[in-house]
Amino acid sequence: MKRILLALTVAALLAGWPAVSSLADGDDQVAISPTTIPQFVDPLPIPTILDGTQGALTLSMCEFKANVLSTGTFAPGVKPETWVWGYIPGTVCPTTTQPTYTGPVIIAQRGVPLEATFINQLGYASTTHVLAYKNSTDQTIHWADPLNKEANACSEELHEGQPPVGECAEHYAGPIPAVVHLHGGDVPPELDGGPDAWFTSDGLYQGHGYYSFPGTGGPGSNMAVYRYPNEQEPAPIWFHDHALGATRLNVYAGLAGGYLITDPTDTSIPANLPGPIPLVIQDRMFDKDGQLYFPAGVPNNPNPDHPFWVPEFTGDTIAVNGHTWPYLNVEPKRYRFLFVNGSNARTYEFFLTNAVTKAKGPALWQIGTDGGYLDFPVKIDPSAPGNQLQKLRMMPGERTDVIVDFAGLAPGTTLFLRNTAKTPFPAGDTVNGNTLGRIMQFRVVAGGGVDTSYNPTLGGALRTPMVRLADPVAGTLAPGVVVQKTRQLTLNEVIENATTVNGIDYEGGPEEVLVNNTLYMGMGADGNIRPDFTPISVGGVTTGYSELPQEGETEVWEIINTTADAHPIHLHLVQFQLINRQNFDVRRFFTAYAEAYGGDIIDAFGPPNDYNIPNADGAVGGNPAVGPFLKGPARPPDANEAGWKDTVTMMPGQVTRIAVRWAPMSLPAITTAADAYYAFSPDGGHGYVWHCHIIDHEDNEMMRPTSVVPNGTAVRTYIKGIDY
Ligand SMILES: [Cu+2]
Repeated sequence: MKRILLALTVAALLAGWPAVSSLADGDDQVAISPTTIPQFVDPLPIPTILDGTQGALTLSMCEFKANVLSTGTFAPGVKPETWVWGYIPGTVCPTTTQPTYTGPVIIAQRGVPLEATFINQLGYASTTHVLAYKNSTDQTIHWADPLNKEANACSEELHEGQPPVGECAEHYAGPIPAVVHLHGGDVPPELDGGPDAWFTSDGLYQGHGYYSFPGTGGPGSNMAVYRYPNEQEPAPIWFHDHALGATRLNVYAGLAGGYLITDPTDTSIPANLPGPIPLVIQDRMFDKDGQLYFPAGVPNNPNPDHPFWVPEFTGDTIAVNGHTWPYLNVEPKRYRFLFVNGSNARTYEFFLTNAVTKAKGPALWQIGTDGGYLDFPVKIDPSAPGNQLQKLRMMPGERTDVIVDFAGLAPGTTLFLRNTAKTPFPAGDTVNGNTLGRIMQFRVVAGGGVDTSYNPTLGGALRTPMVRLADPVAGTLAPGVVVQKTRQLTLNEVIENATTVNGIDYEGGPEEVLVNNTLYMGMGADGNIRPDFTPISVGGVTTGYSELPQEGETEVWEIINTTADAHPIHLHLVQFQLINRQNFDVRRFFTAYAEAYGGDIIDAFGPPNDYNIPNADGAVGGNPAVGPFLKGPARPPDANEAGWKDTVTMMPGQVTRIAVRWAPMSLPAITTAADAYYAFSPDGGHGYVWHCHIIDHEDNEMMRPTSVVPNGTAVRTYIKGIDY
């Protein structure tokens, strides 16, 4: 296999990636222009809120129709109906049109476990009405693959550089695989809902990492029962599909909901925070029949190897809570919004402006990150001068908890939530201010009265100060933090050159995207698991692990982004803290990197050196030390990133350093590794994963497993097989 890894200078050409919306599609779906979709004609749908403190609940993954497109898109006064997938409370899928696919939002409570039953009722790919799924599955990428096509005839290796033939060139037609991952959740590995834990709608196929609580589910079942411990600090986490190699389509079809962990017993959290309103922001495309459209197939796929995989899906239409360009009436008072970037690949930079005067503001006051409340509110002020925070940047997978004060705005005032982020981020195309540059509208109406809610301008504490693994002002580790291991790991894009096969022009581009240049299964170039990796077998499938952290230990991960784009890197199980970011000389590092492989054409998978032998920087990971190639000072995190994070933006040409402690957030930073452990055992099963949350990347190899070595001195609250 000839594989060419390209440094930033060459890969930067990819920033000129064509807008997929301008290209035709091979499956009879014809995209509509976003300019034909009326904006701000329908109110923001509010997802169903579920009480997660009642011990148990059941959600079915269902296919149904929802009012996604704006009223009047196709005919005056007519609400279009779009086939979608979503999580529906109970065991019965709806037969009537729903207001949204987004949700539900589960309000869980710290210390109150919740048994969640998930039933896959999505049916078959051959008969689904969700054309974005039906027309876009790719049997040549490493994916859930219930019928073992990729594992056999359709493997990329068998048609390298050539388009696949026969059924491998067709879309998948079998029972739909799906699995629910609790993103940001401190959960045992068995019920993490990872990529190999999928199960099909007919119950006949299950991934090798499938799990259901003992006595439930199992072979022949289309359900899984997970008992979430909810031990972690209050946080705006969420749940979404995570089926291997199909997540981009399952989430696109609608499988995402919110999971807010609260803690009424924590009196340090202001009791008068406004009630949260979720804002799940996703870009989408639609066809002339109002159905979800996911461009796949020639000529949108750049390479013949993967006929239907698009390197980064970015849509031309904005949906919030599952509805295109909605509005929300607000009284002149404070509101709290839980922002979720639920998009496949699009980055946003949010700020508010007056729709008429164009004046910027009011400010967004961020009070929480992925993993919980900040210590104090952080003002993100679009009218701030200089290099202060002016916009709220969010990459896919990130959440922010935000207060906006509409006080002082006259009834009748309208505001836009705007977006200026280029795509691919940060150096791609500018967004159209009339479509992707507008997210939703806020309309100020009469009301308000005396506002007794928490006022962020007074700067009151939001919590007992969080445990600090990193010093967010100095951009260093926090005092007293002992690091047991440092890893240096790369982000890589594997590029194919432009080619013509069977008279079809392929423009070339990413063939796959990798973390630490390593395939998900941990194979080297010879197709065997690398000797420096640890083989672990689960359900008869052996995977090569390289990240095997010891529970309780603190690690520094230095992620070296050699690609042209930013990637939101997400670790399962842990919330971590951003230490700093630092530029490095990509060209010179890449020269050293290529030399470590023995040349500039790299015919290898995995890092160039033995993973476990520390490099000159004292870091494991198998890469040349990046230290000699660092440029300029390390920059501390922005104030609104200086909290617990599970997904962090890693910019091109930078090393991003994070402090990862494999233990609960609440333990003091000086806790010795021997005394740090979870209430449950993090050992076992298929472990966890870490990956890019650009879902198109995650779906094509930009993901690696982690297996946590349990702390042998731990005294657990939860017992495997009894509690989970
Ligand atoms: Cu990525």
